[in-house]
Amino acid sequence: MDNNIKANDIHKKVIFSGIQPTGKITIGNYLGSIKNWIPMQEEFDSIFCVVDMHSITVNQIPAELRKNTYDLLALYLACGLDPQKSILFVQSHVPAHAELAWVLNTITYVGEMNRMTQFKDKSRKHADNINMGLMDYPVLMASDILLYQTDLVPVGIDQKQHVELARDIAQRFNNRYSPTFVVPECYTPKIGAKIMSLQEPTAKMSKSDENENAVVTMLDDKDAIMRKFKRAVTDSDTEVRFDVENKPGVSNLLSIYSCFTGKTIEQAQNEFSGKGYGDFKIKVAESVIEGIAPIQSEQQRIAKDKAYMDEVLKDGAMRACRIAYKTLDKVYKKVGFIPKIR
Ligand code: ATP
Ligand code: LTN
Repeated sequence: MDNNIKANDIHKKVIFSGIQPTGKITIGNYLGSIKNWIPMQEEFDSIFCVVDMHSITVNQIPAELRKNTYDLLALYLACGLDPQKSILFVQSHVPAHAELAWVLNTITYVGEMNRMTQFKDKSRKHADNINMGLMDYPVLMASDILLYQTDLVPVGIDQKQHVELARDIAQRFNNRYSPTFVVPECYTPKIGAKIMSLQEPTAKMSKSDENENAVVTMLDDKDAIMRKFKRAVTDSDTEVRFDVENKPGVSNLLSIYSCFTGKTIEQAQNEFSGKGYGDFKIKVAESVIEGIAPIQSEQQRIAKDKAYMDEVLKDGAMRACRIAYKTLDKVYKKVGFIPKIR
């Protein structure tokens, strides 16, 4: 069905992704998402969003949310997202996201929402604030994706279930009304799609982790990065070998090293064969420090230039609105809303 919609289309495929401005971005976020977006800009019509509306599904301090939003945009730019090549914008600047979400809510079932892993996790973590927004989060995410007729959604593995829901909702709408949405696909990188906690290598590295030794952020300084990797939990063995099941800690470090150096896992493994964990951890830390240093200085420079960031956001919102409202107009017509006289 998606092929029909695009049959005569000479456009490039569309990618859409986003991150919540909910605090310090981790190397997990970077490796699972932003890093992969950079080369994709050359090949795809690319749209990247700071999803501030998603972030208020857990309590935020307003002044911090404002700062985190600019900081995340500065990080996007510092990592190499280019406003000449991609549309960069803030979700709340394009009201169509909330408007489409309302319509999609009416074809989404409560049972489906109750099964969402992230909703169950976050309900456990924020037992005092299980709000409707938290439950509806995946529908707003489907709206983000479907508004832009997205073909591919580059994210970490934890978001796969949400992208699958977006596919189901798109297909359901297309079947109930008529072909309207492209049915999107999830794109996850081969290595780095799930970076694990440094302290508990069977759990995902998460920016909301309370143990700061478990998480390396994109803003950590050299010493902190070195310290955290030196303390990383491995195993009582001595062999540097990729074996997720039996050696999750070492395998996680090998993945991180591979992502930051561009070496394959095999090359990395060979490099450290016969060497102890001490050396290995230091080398991994150095690769991360070296990989993120230029991003850090660029991020700090851009974060001071609010006028430039506002310019990028204004242009991004305008371009995003143009595409989003084209889709929303179609949707409103198909569900039977009468056109507004302009
Ligand atoms: P939180 O843990 O507070 O819920 P988060 O770290 O998952 O937040 P998000 O904004 O939800 O952050 O995720 C942004 C992007 O980063 C998504 O594409 C997500 O799949 C990816 N991502 C998050 N954590 C990891 C990880 N540990 N490894 C790889 N990718 C990740
Ligand atoms: N739920 C995502 C963030 C997100 C997103 C999106 C990602 C919101 N809308 C649309 C891709 C496409 C997360 O990473 N937690």
